Amino acid sequence: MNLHPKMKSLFCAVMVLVLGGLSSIAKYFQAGNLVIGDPWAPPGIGQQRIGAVYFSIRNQGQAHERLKGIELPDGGRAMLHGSIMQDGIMRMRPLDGIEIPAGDKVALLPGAMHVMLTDLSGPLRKDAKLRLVLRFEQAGPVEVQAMVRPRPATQAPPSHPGH
Ligand SMILES: [Cu+2]
Repeated sequence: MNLHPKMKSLFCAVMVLVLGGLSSIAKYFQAGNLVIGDPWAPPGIGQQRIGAVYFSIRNQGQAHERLKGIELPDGGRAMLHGSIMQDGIMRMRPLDGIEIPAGDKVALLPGAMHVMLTDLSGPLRKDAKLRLVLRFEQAGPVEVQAMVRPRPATQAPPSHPGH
């Protein structure tokens, strides 16, 4: 097929989603040389309209990639955040981008790098799906869906209030 590269990314993401829907395994979204693994978000607390999203990014290509930013097509604001230890307290700071070296994998995890959500239209409810558009320097926009599901018991508690 002779599809525009961006259309191709979208097509792959849709195919993975369709195939992923047939089983209960974690979802992966493929766009060119990038594999976005298992995007998820913990449910919101009370009526809070903020949250966080976590996933992994594997760069199977030969070129350096960079995640420049995230958009929420259904409303709200998304920012890339890092977590740093400062005077014994975990604090978050905005990140300009996330680097994914060729052949490498990065993970966004509770207590580490994450996507911070604010101004959502409502609290994130368990089993809902959240659409995100990841903007990459090389691959362009890649749409993924995050599952809203409880934080695994083995993972670190929230690094700061609200996530
Ligand atoms: Cu944050």
